[in-house]
Formats: sequence, structure tokens, C-alpha cells
Amino acid sequence: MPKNVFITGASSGIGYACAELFARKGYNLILNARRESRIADLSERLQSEYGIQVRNLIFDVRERESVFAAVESLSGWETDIDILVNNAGLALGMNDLPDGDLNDWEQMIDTNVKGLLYVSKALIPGMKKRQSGHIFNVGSIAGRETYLKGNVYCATKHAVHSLTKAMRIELVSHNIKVSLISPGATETEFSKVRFKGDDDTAKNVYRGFEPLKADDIAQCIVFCAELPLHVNVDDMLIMPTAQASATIIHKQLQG
Ligand code: NDP
Ligand code: 8X3
Repeated sequence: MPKNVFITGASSGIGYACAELFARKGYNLILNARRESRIADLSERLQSEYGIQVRNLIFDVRERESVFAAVESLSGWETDIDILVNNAGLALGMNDLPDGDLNDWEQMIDTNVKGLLYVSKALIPGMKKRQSGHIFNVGSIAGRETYLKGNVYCATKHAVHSLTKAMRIELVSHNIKVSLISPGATETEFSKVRFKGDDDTAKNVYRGFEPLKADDIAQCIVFCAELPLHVNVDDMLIMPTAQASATIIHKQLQG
């Protein structure tokens, strides 16, 4: 029986790469994001290329009624979630606190923390009932180190790290694995979103060194997912070779 993987934020970046890699390995998928057409295109392609089953689940993780209604709407094979990848998330802006935008703060907290909680609350009971499952929470180097002007985003990722420990403690007696995946600089749409469409600033983040690719993170997640039943990777920090900490990146810039 193929396993079923539920991925939030699958329309881009790390979530998209996880969908691709799990599909290539024959897993069935439940794909979530807000951008319906991107999920529809991805889902159609993965079904035809890999012959897997895919259910599209379009909702905003911040809207709690939508989260629970979406999970309630699952039926048949879709109800048995073996693997949850809590990936949907974003950073908005880089400012000292007094200059921060309140709407940006709320969107980051509501997405990265409360959204992850809603999706987990909706899916954990099924895993407990079956006494099996694997939850991946996508944290960040920003969940280990706080950097200048990263204040609220870093705080949300610290919260993800803490909640991952909470889940691990609660679920250890239910045979459910919980893994924290913490990437360093990964070139996705992340910086474009953070800098609100300012492509030059976004590209500059990755200039002069080789950042991680979304597929590098997907490879790590699938590796952890395929370990023997008695092995759990609790905590994985993945950095580009050129990055030694949140702010120390060896860049070779010309001109
Ligand atoms: P992308 O911007 O490429 O992807 C983010 C994904 O999250 C998109 O699919 C987006 O879909 C989805 N998303 C955002 N808000 C919501 C929402 N409210 N409801 C549902 N889905 C949402 O960035 P990444 O792939 O880089 O980011 C994925 C995760 O990785 C995030 O949690 C991020 O914090 C984390 N991360 C990223 C790093 C990096 O350097 N790139 C490093 C460390 C961690 P849509 O807009 O269609 O809803
Ligand atoms: C994303 C990585 O360093 O931009 O979580 O915060 S960083």
C-alpha cells in the first residue's frame, strides 16, 4: 500500500519539491496552498507522470474553520495520513521592531505558528487512532539564532522548534515520529515574498555563494521518512556549505 503524504505550502519552493520527490517515489499526496491554479497544475502533472493519487486541498492555514473543514472533507484513502509536512510559512519584511508593519507581524505569526497548530490539531487524532505517523515541521536556522531585523520571523521559527519538541514529547507514546527540519539559506520564492516582489533585493540574498535548492531539503525529508520504523531524526539542520551561521555566509563577490 503506498503511503499518503499531506504537504502544506506545496505551490512553491520546499513544499513543491517535496511533492515532486514523494510522487517520484510512488507516495500519494494531499497538496495544500492558497494558489489554486499552481496546485491544480502540479497535481495534474504528478498524477500523469507518476500514476499516483493526488487530492488538492486549497485553503489558507490561517483560517481555522477552513483548515478543519478541509480535513473533514477528506474521504477514502485520503483520510489515512501517514506523513504530514508542515511547511507553509513566510517571512515579511526586515526591520527593527519600531519600524515593523503590524500586518506583516500578524501574517507571520498566524501562518508560521497558528497555521501549523491548526493543521496539526486536525491531523494528529487520525495518526493517534492508527498509532502511526510522521510529522515534519519545517523550522529554520532562524529558529536557532535570532539575527538583526529578523525579530518576529525568528520568533515564529523559535516557536516552531518549541512546538516540535512538544509534539515529540506528546506523541512518543503513540508510535508517531516527529522531525524538525531546519534549513539555512535556500533559494525559493521566500526572499521575493519577504521583500514584497523586489527581485533585485531578493536575488542579492543568494549572490556570491551557492545556496541550498528546495530539492536539497526535499531529499533530507524523504531520507528521514524512509528510515526504519525504530529510527527517528529528531532535529536536522541543513546549511549551504558556504553558510556557517544565520549571518556568516562566505560570499565571493566580483566588482
Ligand atoms: P516559498 O515562498 O517558495 O513557499 C512558501 C509556500 O507556503 C508556498 O507554497 C505558499 O503557497 C505557502 N503559504 C504561505 N502562506 C500560506 C498560507 N497562509 N496558507 C497556505 N499556504 C501558505 O518559500 P519556501 O519554500 O522557502 O518556504 C517553505 C518553508 O520553509 C517556510 O516555512 C519557510 O519559513 C521555511 N524556510 C525557508 C528557508 C529559505 O531560505 N527559503 C530557510 C528556512 C526555512 P501560497 O502562496 O500559494 O499559499
Ligand atoms: C529562512 C532563512 O536566514 O532568511 O528561514 O531566516 S533566513
